[in-house]
Amino acid sequence: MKEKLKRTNFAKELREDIIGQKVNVAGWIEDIRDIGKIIFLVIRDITGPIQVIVDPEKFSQVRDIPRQSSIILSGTIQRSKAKEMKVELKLEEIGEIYYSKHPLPIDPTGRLESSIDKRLNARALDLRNENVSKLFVIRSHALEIVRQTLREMAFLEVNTPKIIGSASEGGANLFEFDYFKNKAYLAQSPQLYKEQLILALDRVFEIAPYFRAENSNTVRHLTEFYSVDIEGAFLDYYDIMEIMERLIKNVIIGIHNLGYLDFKTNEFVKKAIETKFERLTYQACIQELKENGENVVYGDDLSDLSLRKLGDLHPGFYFITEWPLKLKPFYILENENDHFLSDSFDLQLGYLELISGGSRQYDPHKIRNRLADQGLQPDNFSEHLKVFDWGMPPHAGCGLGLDRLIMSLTGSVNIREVVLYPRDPDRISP
Ligand code: AMO
Repeated sequence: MKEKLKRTNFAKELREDIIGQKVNVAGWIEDIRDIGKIIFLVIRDITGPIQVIVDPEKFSQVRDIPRQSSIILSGTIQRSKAKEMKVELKLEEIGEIYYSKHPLPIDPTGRLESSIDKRLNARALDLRNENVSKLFVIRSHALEIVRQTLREMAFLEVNTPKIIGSASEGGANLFEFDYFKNKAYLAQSPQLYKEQLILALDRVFEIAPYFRAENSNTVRHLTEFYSVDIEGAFLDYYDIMEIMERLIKNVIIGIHNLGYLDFKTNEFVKKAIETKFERLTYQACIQELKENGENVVYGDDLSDLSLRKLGDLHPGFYFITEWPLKLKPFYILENENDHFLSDSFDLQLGYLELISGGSRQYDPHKIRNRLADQGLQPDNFSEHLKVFDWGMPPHAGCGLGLDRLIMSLTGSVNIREVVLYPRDPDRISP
């Protein structure tokens, strides 16, 4: 029996230094151009395209293989006459072929454009487009840099439950379901667990999904999205802002060094790593908005319109600090000097909120009062609050919307572009 071919090289490994070598490559057929005496076959794998030169007298069957079929081939590397590439493969043997059935739902080469909905319905095929798969290569590298940076700063990676018995962020936006005759919920965030964990583990981080039953149909909201959560003992919100600024700058530098970010087309990211992120208090933002003719009231949340105005005035990364306490969740610490305000911050990129965080209230009596003020039942949180009687130190943390970060760094206009299988009020499949 003929032995099956096994891949020896990925496309990116086919360089001039291996001219004359015999290699086996595998991928899918992106293009077939038949000019009579030669057939040009373009095979692509995740690392790039490979031009294959086919002698039609020996391999006429190539003409009949449908595009997007997967294939494994063997041949010799030779210098290419084409300007766009240095080397090509001279076909010597065709291995297994895995046929694609036409018509396909989308054209992954992008020559025929499809709507994002059609593309998401055929996501696995859509990912054969290099501009699409690149987003997930960047995402994967970004995650590696996030992990490395946080571990360097003594944060331990943890995993907390996503099936929970009581709300972590208050009663709104909860996905509820039956759990063996009881009620359970999908975690809105790891907030309560990460705060408990710093009691012993000191500094923790988690990269995990948040679930929010928010009926928002925008380009920046999903019902399931990933967050990088951090929490640390003996840290305050200023420390967390420093840590997150360093983290974001490391991600930008890292993906730029890998060749995935072009500073010429992404001026704002170049500026971001060269300058300190601006810090504006909530109060200063209100003042600035008023001066620019916006109708805003001190104490109110910043509307979408106000955030867009602020984004126009501050197009890069900037922190908004010391928000009114009443606008923040029960676990945020009030400001020592002004009890109307809180030790909290958001990180904005233009109009888009990327991070929310702050110092935490660590006095359990005050947390009970804040829970009651926000219409929540303190007794429902007793499992959580008991931990605060076991020597809970001051602590702080934040949650970074990972999908939003990747969306903005890659210049994607829709968050769905950077999520493999996005979930929103109208989409739960594939
Ligand atoms: P918050 O609710 O602000 O904070 O969420 C943190 C970050 O998550 C992102 N985000 C979203 N991304 C996509 N779709 C959504 N529907 C969505 N909602 C929020 C944003 C946001 O800044 N427990 C706190 C964090 C903390 O204090 O540690 C929290 O959940 O980028």
